[in-house]
Amino acid sequence: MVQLSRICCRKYGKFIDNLRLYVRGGSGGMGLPRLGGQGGDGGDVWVVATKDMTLKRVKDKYPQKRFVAGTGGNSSVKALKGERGEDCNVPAPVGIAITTDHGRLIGNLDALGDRVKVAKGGRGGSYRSLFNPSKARPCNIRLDLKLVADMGLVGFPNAGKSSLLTAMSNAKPEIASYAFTTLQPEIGKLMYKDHKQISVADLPGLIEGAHLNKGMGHKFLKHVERTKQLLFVVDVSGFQLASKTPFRSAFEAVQLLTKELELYKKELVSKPALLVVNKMDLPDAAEKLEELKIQLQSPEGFCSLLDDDMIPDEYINFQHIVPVSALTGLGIEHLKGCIRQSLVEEADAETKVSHEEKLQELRQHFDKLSRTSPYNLNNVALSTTKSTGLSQV
Ligand SMILES: Nc1nc2c(ncn2[C@@H]2O[C@H](COP(=O)(O)OP(=O)(O)OP(=O)(O)O)[C@@H](O)[C@H]2O)c(=O)[nH]1
Ligand SMILES: [Mg+2]
Repeated sequence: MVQLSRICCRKYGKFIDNLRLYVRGGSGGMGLPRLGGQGGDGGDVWVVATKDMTLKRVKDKYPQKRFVAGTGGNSSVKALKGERGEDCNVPAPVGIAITTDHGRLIGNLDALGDRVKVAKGGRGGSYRSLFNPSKARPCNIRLDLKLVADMGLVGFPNAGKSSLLTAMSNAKPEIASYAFTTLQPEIGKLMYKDHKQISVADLPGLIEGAHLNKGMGHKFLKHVERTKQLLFVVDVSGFQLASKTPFRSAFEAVQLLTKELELYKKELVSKPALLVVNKMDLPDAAEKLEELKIQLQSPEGFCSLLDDDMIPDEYINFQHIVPVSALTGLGIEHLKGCIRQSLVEEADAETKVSHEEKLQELRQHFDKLSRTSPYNLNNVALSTTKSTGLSQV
């Protein structure tokens, strides 16, 4: 196991999904008291979503990981207003969350060209500061890569997540009969006959205690945060990580995975989810699937084998439960259809909600207008009465 984790670390070293940087805006330029001249402001530091950039490339290109913007120009007789310092642009990939060292979100890079200011330059010296410039405060920021995919695969190691992605898409992730084959996230595109594409992220397997940082799964749970939906994958025959760890049936695997997500971030569990029951080509798979379906219908009654702290607060109500064999291709086309249907349903529901919200806003707007407008009927009647001096009776 120790050896395995060493191998994992070595391999994992090729891929970086977070980076800590030192950033500082430029200092302001000196003012010129004699002539009331104002120094230029220091430049700002920006993180900019750039094409073909990876965090690894940022690290290789800037091994010091220090980014300081230009100093503002001093005020001089020739140029009373000092020049502004040059901004410093840090290239970064799309799909990055930028946070402070304390975890406060500064901004997200969701599309190419998005820019987030991470350090502000100091002000140039002026009358107000007795012509002394201010220095910019340095800070450390964190860039965290969050994959942007429609669906995220969630499962214990060896459940067949990578095999499933291979069967459904053009991706070629590594597949092997040992746990933790997948060491870094990979996105595959599901292609449909009408050219519709849906992206699915293959993630390293989770293990029990992942939320406590056990295994590597936890490191990747954050990627699931941005996927629209979850695709749980379980081995129909169950799973055992090692001879010393307990065997978990497919039903227990579902509940344990739910619990891990819940402990990491409760909102994750409220995402729409599909359950893929894999390895249906194995002997007795059909009976085991039936058993799983019955258990999922009334999960409370079947959680007795789990410790109390492993039982999720809420059970997931899967949009679809789809038996497949990633090995033989059984059920794969049906699964692709279910994935698409689930995403379409979610998008429709979102559109409906946003339409209703807009309609509500419009109603409120018109209500307000009719109450305040001089042209509303009540006001018109009132003002006519007043101007003519006639009683309404
Ligand atoms: N019999 C059978 N074996 C399968 C099936 N799908 C995957 N396997 C096998 O299960 C093993 C694990 O498959 P992977 O796709 O690497 O599993 P994974 O969930 O990606 O594993 P990690 O990356 O370690 O989390 C491999 O030996 C696969 O050949 C299936 O449908 N039937
Ligand atoms: Mg894998």
